Amino acid sequence: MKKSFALLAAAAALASQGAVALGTGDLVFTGFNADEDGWAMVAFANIAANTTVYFSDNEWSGSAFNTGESYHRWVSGNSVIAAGTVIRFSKTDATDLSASLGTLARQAVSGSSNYGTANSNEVIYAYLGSSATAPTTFLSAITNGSFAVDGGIANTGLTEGLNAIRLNKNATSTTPDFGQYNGPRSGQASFAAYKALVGNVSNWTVDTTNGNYATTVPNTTAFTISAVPEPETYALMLGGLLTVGFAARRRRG
Ligand SMILES: [Ca+2]
Ligand SMILES: [Ca+2]
Ligand SMILES: [Ca+2]
Ligand SMILES: [Ca+2]
Repeated sequence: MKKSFALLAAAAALASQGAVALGTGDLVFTGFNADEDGWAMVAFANIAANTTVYFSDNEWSGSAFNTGESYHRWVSGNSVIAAGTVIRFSKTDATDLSASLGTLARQAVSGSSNYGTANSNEVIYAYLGSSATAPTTFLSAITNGSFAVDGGIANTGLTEGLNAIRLNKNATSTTPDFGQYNGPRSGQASFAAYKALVGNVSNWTVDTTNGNYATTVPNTTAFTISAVPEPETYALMLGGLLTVGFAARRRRG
């Protein structure tokens, strides 16, 4: 019993530190805004302190990014960011770019100063990497064009309709400027259960009119999970009840 308590405590400590590195689909787009040149993302796992995530709107060939567009680098900050948190990344083409948590900065790579998110035929990738140009784990991608033409997802581990989101899939607009996940943010039993919901563009509001979204603020409401006790919790509760019952019997005896 003591040993299992120690293991549980160690697991809880690791979880609270967010010690596990992000995996594919653990940080996913919930908003895209080509007019503001910004986006929003939800964490489906705790983000460890000082995690670095890169972004690029260069096109991925299947083995490398091409040139001519931008890279950004985000560092999550000194605290763990809890699963369910939505983070906004703003004005990525401007000098006063920012993130609602952590620090967002441009990465000058191969001299490109084309930092803008285009109103058509754009893909944005989010990934872990040893540098901006050397991805190790792709987290998510989003496009207002297509992954077939405007930047591929071959060899990224990403799946269209799950963690690679194509805003024009339902052809509401062939080149939407803006899209935002509009589905549930509460009621699921696990964060993993939200992944298919966010990945399904039927749950998104997508621009149909080439409107002006330059000052549109994304929804940053956190995702929450309903409290379902883990099996270990039931075991602890049962153990507690038995102990109380046993003590009561002893007192009666
Ligand atoms: Ca591009
Ligand atoms: Ca671009
Ligand atoms: Ca733009
Ligand atoms: Ca527009």
